[in-house]
Amino acid sequence: MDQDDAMLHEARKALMQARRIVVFTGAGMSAESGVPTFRDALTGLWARFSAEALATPEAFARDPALVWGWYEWRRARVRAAQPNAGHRAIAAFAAHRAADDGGCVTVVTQNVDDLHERAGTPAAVHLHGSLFAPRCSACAAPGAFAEADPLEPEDGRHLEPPHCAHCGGTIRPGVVWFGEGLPEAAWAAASAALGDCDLVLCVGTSALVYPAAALPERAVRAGALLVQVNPGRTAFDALARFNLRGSAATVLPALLCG
Ligand code: BJW
Repeated sequence: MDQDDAMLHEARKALMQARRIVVFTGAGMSAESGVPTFRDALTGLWARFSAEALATPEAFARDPALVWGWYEWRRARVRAAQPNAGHRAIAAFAAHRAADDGGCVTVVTQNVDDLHERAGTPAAVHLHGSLFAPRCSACAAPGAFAEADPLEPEDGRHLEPPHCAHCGGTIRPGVVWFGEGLPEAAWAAASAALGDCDLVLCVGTSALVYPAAALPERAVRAGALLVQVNPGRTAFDALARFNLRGSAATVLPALLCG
């Protein structure tokens, strides 16, 4: 058994012994489904686009059509994507645990896609909102969008956002931008799950964005064991008992279903 296999084996043992597990995911989780990450060199969204111009409330106030068009392109990309073997392994593992009364598995994601749900995880907690839940920027009523055009041009276009059926306000993407608070219910659910878990499995996050990244940190301080799946180095490396260097779609099936 080489060093990587030995670490996978030990991590599996830790997972089998844990009763309350949180799977905490980031953009790398969906990378092999063809959804770009944010900070990977060359392929990450922030390598090609400006976060200041597209992912802040000020950007939306300045140029709503630019921001709305970009998010419609992102939404169309996600709609065309399929869950990967990693998403499916997480859903199967949680279902198996629940059926065997082996303890609970909560999925907390920073992702704004719906790939965990489409893989069979019924109630993932979305800390940074969803591409599929637009709302009115004035009264917060749920908004609608036109069905995404499968030919939505690469990298987005200027597209006027729709208006609220209740108050006429401008509909905005239902995601959390820089400088905005996280959705209260999601934050409460994630804080509770991570505040009371034995093991946190972090997958595909650089762990640079707060307050989300503080949750696994707090869990470790309270005694939880952290297992990380990521091909690269991250801010969680020093906290992790096991750093499994590989991709989500490769490592998770071996870790959770092997
Ligand atoms: C693979 C892989 C494969 C690749 N398999 N892995 C404390 C210190 C410093 C700053 C702050 C602080 N507290 C708050 C801040 C400010 C800011 C922040 O954190 N900035 C830092 C960047 C410095 N935070 C905020 O502004 C937050 N709000 C806030 O604090 O409000 C205060 C407030 C309170 C109350 C009232 C009002 C205000 C909000 C943060 C919102 C983040 N939003 C985004 C965009 C969402 C919408 C959209 O999609 O456009 O969320 S930014 C982006 O980053 C997105 C992600 O969810 C988030 C995290 O990124 P993630 O998922 O980790 O992706 P990457 O790309 O960074 O990493 C990918 C990883 O995958 C890499 O490690 C790869 O190696 C790996 N990988 N292929 C497995 N196949």
